[in-house]
Amino acid sequence: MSLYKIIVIIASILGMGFTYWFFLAKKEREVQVSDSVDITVDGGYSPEVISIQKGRTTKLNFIRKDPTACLEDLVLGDFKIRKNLPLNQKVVVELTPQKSGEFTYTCGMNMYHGKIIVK
Ligand SMILES: [Cu+2]
Repeated sequence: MSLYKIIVIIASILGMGFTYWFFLAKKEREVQVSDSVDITVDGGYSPEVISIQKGRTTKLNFIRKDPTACLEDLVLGDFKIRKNLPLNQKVVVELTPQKSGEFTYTCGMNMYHGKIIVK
């Protein structure tokens, strides 16, 4: 076996390993929520990706700490919810999703994104 072939094999193994790690690591950032979760709004949403249960009421407590007007509004388009987030005040959004899937929420200008995974 030539050295070139060995290098190609090693590189492809590393490539697969990286892909595997990348998707696993990405998955880990999803926060599983059962009853309620505090989401900090500060230059984006944290946690950004949450998973909630279908048919169960979950409270999302949004607390905006970022004074930029950009994040003032919260839009959960799939749930037909639009809320104004006053600075440093908790705004509770209650969701009882009937469908599973992935839903996004954004700021009023569609610049910042968060994801809700319904299982
Ligand atoms: Cu915005």
